[in-house]
Amino acid sequence: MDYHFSEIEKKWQQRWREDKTYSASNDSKDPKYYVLDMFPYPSGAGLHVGHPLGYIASDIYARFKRHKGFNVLHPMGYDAFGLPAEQYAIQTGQHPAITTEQNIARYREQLDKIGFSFDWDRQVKTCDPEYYRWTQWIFIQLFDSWYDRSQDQARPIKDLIEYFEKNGSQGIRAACSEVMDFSAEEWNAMDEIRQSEVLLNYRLAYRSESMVNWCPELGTVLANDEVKDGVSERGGYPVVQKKMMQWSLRISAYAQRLLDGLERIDWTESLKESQRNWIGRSEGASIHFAIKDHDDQIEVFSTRPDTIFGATFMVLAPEHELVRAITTPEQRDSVEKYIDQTSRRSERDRMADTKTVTGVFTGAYAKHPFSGKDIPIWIADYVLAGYGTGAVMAVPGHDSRDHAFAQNFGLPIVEVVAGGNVQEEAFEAKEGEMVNSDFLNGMQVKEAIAETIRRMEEMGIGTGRINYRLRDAVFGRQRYWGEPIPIWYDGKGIPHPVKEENLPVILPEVDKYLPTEDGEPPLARAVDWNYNGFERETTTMPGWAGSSWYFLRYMDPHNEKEFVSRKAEEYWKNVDLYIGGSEHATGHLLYARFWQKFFFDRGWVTMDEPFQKLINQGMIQGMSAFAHRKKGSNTFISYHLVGDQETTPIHVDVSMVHNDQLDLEAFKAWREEFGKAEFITDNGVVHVSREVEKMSKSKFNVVTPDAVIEEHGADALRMYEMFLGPIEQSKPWNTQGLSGVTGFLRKFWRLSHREGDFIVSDEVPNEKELKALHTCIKKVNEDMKNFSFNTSVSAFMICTNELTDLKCNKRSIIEPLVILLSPFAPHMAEELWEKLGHLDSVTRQPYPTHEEKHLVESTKNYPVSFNGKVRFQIALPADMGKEDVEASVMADERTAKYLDGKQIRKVIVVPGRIVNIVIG
Ligand code: ANZ
Repeated sequence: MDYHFSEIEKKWQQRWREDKTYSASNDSKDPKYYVLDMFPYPSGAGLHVGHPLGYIASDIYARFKRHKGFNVLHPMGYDAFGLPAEQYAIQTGQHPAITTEQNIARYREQLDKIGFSFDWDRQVKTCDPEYYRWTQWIFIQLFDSWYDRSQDQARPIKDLIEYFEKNGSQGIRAACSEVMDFSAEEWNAMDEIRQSEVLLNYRLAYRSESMVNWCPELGTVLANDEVKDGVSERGGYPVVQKKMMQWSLRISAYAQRLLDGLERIDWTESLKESQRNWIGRSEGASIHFAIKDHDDQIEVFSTRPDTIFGATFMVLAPEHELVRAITTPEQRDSVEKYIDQTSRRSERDRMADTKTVTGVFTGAYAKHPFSGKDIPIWIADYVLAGYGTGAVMAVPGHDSRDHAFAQNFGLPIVEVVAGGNVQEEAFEAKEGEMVNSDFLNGMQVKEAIAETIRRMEEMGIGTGRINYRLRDAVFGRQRYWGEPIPIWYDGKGIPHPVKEENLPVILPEVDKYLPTEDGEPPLARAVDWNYNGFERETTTMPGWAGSSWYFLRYMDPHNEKEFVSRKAEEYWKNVDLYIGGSEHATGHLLYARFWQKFFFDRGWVTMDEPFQKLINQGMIQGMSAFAHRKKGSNTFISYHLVGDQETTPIHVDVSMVHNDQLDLEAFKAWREEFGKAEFITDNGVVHVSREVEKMSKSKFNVVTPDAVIEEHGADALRMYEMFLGPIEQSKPWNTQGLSGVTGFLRKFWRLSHREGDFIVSDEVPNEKELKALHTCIKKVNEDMKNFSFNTSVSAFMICTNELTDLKCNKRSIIEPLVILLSPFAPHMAEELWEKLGHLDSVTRQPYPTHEEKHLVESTKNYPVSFNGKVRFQIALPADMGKEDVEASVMADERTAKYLDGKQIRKVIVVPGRIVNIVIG
């Protein structure tokens, strides 16, 4: 019987499903291991061969861990809310739930064919009301919590209310949007509306008026990580800044813990670095400057308080709240004009633009806190409203942006750190000796920073401060296809959370998936959709809400009472291995860590980091094919004949190309315009040119796993995806390369088959066979530690070739090899395991480990020479001593033959190498 992958694979996939082979138990005495894939967004295009790369790697590892005796949790689900389904709904009127279900069905079908060991009973879909009731519940918990900086953890909001009732805001150290100062009496005297406003200033889920990234085309706001280079990440539509009432999550409260946690997890340095940069910790000082003839003060954040004597002017962000108050009448017009002008630029553009220097003088002056000198106050758009305090003390001698500004507007430049030529350019080094700086003169920068802070604290005009670039995450979306935010508003407009027993707040039906006439989000279209007659919140949650906690739900997916039970969480704890794309570095991976820390604070989970080890798989790129059309004609020239003729390369579908040759009939039938095409062939053949590009429909270079499986089988697809190269690397797909692994699989099958029949022998294996087996066992086990699956595939190939040469079909060699191969090619392994006479699945058989003794080459072939001429070889134990070697050679009958009665003069033995007999 030959290797019929298609029947074999179907048979085992069905068996696994029926037997629930990969079901993970929540009541196991075995050690746990949790292997997670980033769950997919089910898009209409289905999976191409790039998508399963990470899933295959994680599946191999999950299977390996089962062989190692672990109770493995390896689940899969769908990140099912999101923009594409909604955009499609707007175009077609089709409810996004329907398209999403269709896409999920297609994904499932495709995933099933690959033979993954997922525990499908634990599947989650973020758009399922039974799932999102808990996403809504979590939102309510965030709303009902505040962050206590003294204890460095989130606490119930009722604790804060009790505190306010007794003490007001005195002595409270809380994460908040704005520092507040009120007494207990003042708190108790506030009306309900005011108290609600004050509490929003502390809640971890809060509503406030803030500048947001507004995307008019998508009709929604976007979080910072959803905007790339001034356009939306999805769709590439322009994004502008707009002030709006918005729900946000106070992730900034967790900035330091998000940094600290990175030290305890096994992620790549580059991934950690992008989170560190996103969080952007800066150490410096907050300094208060008095304003001349004004009661207000300007607070600045500076990383270089040591340079304070070089501060020759101040700059406020145009949006700074004091601008209008301090601007003198003479300057009013130009200031207003400038404010209007900057409102049209996004924060990102302002940060990215280092060339244009613009700004306007307000007419007001600040007082230098040490020298008492007047320093002019300007506004300029290089100072951002949302960072630090939105104001800087400008030190043109030592900051290049301030330098450019001073040069442009003729403001004084003073050197305060020696070492450069500050009139020419800013000297930005963070070391050197202080000059022109009164009490700091002669100190080094580091000392001077500490001394300035000490003095300012003494005078009560400033303090040391740590600043983070991380902004709170805007959480409301003016879109339909997401979780409704579970909030209702009472008659006074005060927001309240929906009661737990009224969850989930089901996404209501609407007539159109578009905003209302007056610009309200689509949910405002819902008829009779209210909360006991009260108005409901109509924004929905962003795409990342459901994915911020799904890994916990897999632990206990059917729990109707809690989002995850304490018992399940205590057993599974956290994800041991997480595999997914690096594009989630500053989105999903940061949000999920934030939520986990929040759950930890509130005592619902025992681990404060969710993902212990993380691997980013590379991308599989497409190998595009181009036919070359002669300029201005409908004639196609075989690529080899193009030479220096001018041609237009045209993408052709890769399914019409075999060995770089275009299937002309298929090509003509592809599009009407090509029906009448003419061809200049190379011996009847039209070659295409190839180029590596992103795999995408628009480039006609998509290869689906289904097509590969149909032709070569799932085991071949699995092994080939791994064989392409190291998992973290991006690499092009090349269908032709598949023949290597398909050849290997057939060869492996044939080891135990003779003329179609399954035949293994019970003979004792010889050393060579044992060596081939144990070399492979050793390599594969080492590779598992390093997730180096491509080299394991090579090791299997070498071993199989060697055993084929040795004609080995011995059970004691084949059996361990089958187990060893099973994580990679599970269908074939199960089939052979069954043929070997086993009734249970190969899944939990102990993984083979190597024995060193089989690896050492135990015999050595000595060439035996007579007067320097090699006459024969003799196999002797490699560790045999000199005398024994000599004795064995002498005892060999061939020696007698070559001596031919002659006298031996000398016998030279080089142990492990040669034997030379000198005669004559
Ligand atoms: C005086 C100074 C002197 C500064 C010097 C730098 C060098 P990072 O490291 O990014 O935190 N800054 C503060 N708030 C700002 C804002 N809203 N928009 C633009 N710039 C702002 O940088 C902090 C430094 O960036 C601060 O330190 C401040 O300039 C500026 F030789 O203050 B510095």
